[in-house]
Amino acid sequence: SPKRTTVKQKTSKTASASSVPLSKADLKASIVKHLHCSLGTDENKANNHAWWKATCASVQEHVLEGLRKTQKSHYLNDTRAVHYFSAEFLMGRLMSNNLHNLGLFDATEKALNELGVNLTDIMEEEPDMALGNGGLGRLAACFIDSLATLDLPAVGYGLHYEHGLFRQEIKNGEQIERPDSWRDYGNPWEICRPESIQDIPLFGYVETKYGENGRINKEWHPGLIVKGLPWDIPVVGYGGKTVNVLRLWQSQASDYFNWDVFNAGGYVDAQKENVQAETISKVLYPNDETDAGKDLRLIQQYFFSACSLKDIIRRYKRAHGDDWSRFSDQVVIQLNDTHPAVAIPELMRILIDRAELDWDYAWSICSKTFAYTNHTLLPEALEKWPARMFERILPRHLEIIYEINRRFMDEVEAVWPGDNDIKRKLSIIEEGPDKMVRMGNLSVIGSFAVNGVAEIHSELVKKDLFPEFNHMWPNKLTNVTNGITPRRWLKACNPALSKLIDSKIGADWPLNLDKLQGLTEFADDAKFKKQFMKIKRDNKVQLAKEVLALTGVEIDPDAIFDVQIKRLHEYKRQHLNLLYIMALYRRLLENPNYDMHPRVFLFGAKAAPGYKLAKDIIYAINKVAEKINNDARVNHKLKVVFLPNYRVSLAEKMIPAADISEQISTAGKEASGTGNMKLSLNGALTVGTLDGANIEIAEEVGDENIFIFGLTVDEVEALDKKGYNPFDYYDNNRELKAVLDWLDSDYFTPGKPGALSSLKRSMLEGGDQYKVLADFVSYSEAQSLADKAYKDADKWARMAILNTAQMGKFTSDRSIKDYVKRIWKLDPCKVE
Ligand code: NBY
Repeated sequence: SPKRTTVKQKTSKTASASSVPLSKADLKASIVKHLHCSLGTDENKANNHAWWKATCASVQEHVLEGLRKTQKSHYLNDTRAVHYFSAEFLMGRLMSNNLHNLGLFDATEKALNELGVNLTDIMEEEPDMALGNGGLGRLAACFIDSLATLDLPAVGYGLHYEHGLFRQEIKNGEQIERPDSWRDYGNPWEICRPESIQDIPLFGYVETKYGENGRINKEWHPGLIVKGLPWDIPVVGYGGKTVNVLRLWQSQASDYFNWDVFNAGGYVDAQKENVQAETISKVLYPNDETDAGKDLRLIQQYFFSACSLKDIIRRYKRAHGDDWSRFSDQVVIQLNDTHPAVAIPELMRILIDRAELDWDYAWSICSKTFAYTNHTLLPEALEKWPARMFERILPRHLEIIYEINRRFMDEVEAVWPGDNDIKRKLSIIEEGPDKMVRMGNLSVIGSFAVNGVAEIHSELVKKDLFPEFNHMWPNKLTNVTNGITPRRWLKACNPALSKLIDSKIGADWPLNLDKLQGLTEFADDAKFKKQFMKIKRDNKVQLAKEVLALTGVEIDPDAIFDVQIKRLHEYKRQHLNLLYIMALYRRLLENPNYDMHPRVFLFGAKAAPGYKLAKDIIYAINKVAEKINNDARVNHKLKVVFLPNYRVSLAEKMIPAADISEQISTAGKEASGTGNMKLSLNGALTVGTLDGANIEIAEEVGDENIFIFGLTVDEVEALDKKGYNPFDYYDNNRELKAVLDWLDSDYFTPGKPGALSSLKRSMLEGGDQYKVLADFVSYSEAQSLADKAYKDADKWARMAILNTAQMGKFTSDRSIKDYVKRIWKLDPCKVE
């Protein structure tokens, strides 16, 4: 009633999205209420897990209030919205993020304190939502944070995996994969929406029907129908006004085809089909670059794309009925890599077979709806599906792809008459004994915009990956440099530094990261430098405790913390780092007085379970670490730590404590990188190659505040042209030869000579595809410079501050504004 509303508004004290009371006393009461009424326990009995859940439930009240208002506002304004299609959203934990974005963090911390509960402790109870592999999935998570923060109408669409990325254990130095069971005790942030279930057809055959007026109609008779059940995760923008939705689809058996079996008494047999249907959203594929080419993966991709499209169309029809003319004015779909590219033929299928539009009209809608982000140039990482597999799983879609391709080939013919080589190259279908469907080509052809994720990457997309497409459509290919949300990656993960920054430049930098520039004037202020470095040291003390608890290794907070955290891949070159560590070890053994500031090398990395050499590198790092850490001759100067189970919540602890950020990929291979931005933002200095976004970071911080080394993209290319021979480096550098030969001995693996030889082989006989040996000397020199710089504490503090001060460009808010301006053409919609 109106009366009730007035009462509520009176008790609401601040301008938050919520009309639920917000004082400390109210928060206390609300948490206790949930402890009693939602958890069925009380203050005396509750453990940290119960306190965490009760606090979530209390926070969720505010979240849902904001969600309701946002949805109403978007509905009333019939807004154009972006739909971010991604097979991965690497969300991490949500409690701290939601509290900060709602402006409730401090009040909740105090409320809990008065209840005798420590907020930091209970936040440790939250399992990470690890529904992604690495950079691509985390980028999606940062982007939906920025979309909500900028009041942009947006929906994230993905898969509700029962098991996210595997949990990594290290046993005797080796990676063991264990299932990730993030939802075993429920996820307090998600809402199940059975009212929006979708039916998704699969398999079967296509029937051709000849209709009146000469129209040929195709009817797909699916062999299986599965249900898609949506789970909504509210995404709270900073400031708490807009609360968008991340909608993740879970697969379920539909009872369509089971009734007969069921009635015949086959109750148990009927369950078998259920198992098959429910497998679709069971597990995230753990490959971060090369694709598995498995049936189930294509089914996953189609499943979530088809569910999402149906959801979008249902919402569109509610406002516009059968009038398709405004569809692409209201809907833009961003494809996060090619994983959801099957959405393109799916939309064509709906428009042609269901809505009965003619091809040209359908294509004109379709090709104004999709945009595609490319995240890799590695040829082995470009998705391809066997046409025969495609045909079996999605027979109608393969027909549509052939027709898209036939018409496209005519366009190619018009531009390059008679040139079959170009046709072969641009065709969606790769010819050969086993025909393949090239999802990259499909994505470029079916999208109105294609972007790379850093300047150099986008240039290489135009020049090397898709030059002919760029010739045909000169304005289609563009760049949007990646970014990271400063709310999670500075404000929430580094509270002490954030408060120091607030005190100097005001508290609005999380919304306007360029304001960090204001710190520049304090880079020579002795007091500020001291405060800045004190915070860094405190963070290192914290991390040292964590390292001790996790690994039993003691590390010295006064040593340089040198951090390499990212997926394990040869192109990222963790083994270059390892060779340098071994070289330092040798130098120390040869000369105990070797001049170096004590250094701790910290690694965090998961290897794809089928990637043998990546796992060998993890093993080698652990074995070298074990030896060095237990060698009293050197371990006061050198330590090596491999932290198991690297994930978002561990990154949040490592990044604020890092002095050096290792960004050492072979030039031209890392599309962008985003960890590089997070580390620099927290005052770590980059040792890096001129690759991906490192180049743009160097432009921002200035060459004097970063340690750049190694071959450039052009030099890599020239070396390949000339013919690269790793033995040239091995034979001519005594130190390099010695450390490589060391890998063949049993020095690090007593009793097991050769246990580390695969690494050496990959860099010699194997051809050293990623030019580790070519960059070794240059890397070692850059590291010496970093060591020298660190010894001058004053100079280092200045450099670290300037790194933080110059990171404004890399907020994901800027990335999103670039997408809006260059691609999406969206308007913000203020909520209340
Ligand atoms: O995307 C990463 C890039 O390597 C990195 O340079 C960039 O900063 C980041 C965001 O743009 N790519 C990435 O993380 N890719 C994957 O995680 C991935 C996952 C699955 C598959 C392929 C790649 N797959 O085919 O299954």
